[in-house]
Amino acid sequence: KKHNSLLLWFTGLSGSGKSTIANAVEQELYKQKIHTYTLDGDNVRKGLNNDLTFSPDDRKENIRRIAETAALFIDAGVVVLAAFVSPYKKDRELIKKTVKDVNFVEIFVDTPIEECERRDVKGLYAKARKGLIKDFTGINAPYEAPDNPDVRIDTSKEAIEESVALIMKAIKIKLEL
Ligand code: GGZ
Repeated sequence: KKHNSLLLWFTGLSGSGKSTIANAVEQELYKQKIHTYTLDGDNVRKGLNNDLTFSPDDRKENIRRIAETAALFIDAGVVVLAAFVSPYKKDRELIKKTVKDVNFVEIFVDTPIEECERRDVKGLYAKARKGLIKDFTGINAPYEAPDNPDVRIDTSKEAIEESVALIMKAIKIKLEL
């Protein structure tokens, strides 16, 4: 199990397509009979981390707990996909330290904010623009882009299948080790 322990970490703005791509990659891995689990805002912020806000300190704690949770799943032999805004470089650095010898793959879902805001699936950008949400990433809170992601994706330019193919190519060797 150690040999293909893998953490796929998706970082990017709200509405950039992180969860959508993570889910599509998960389907691909399932076809190859690889056991996976996806952690995202929907299953983590509503439960384990429902005491946390979006302040810088709480985001840090959010990511810390997620990294520890990912480490447990990885211990159990599961390939983990994690899709979180994770806007702070320092917090993302900590993930790698937490999962130590695991293959950590950083996937930057680099969809431009204009496109994320145009989609505004949950109406959060509109609210943030009106000043109804404080600390909203990209509007009134920072997003620190990765300098050297393992994979960079732009869902405003590529179809989901293309993004999935890029990721599969990047992890193929790591999975077969
Ligand atoms: C950013 C927020 C905020 C604020 C609520 N800033 O599109 P979504 O809805 O589903 O993804 C966003 C999600 C971000 O939670 P994360 O746990 O991924 O954030 S972090 O890693 O920074 O801790 C968005 C929603 O929660 N949301 N308020 N202020 N996103």
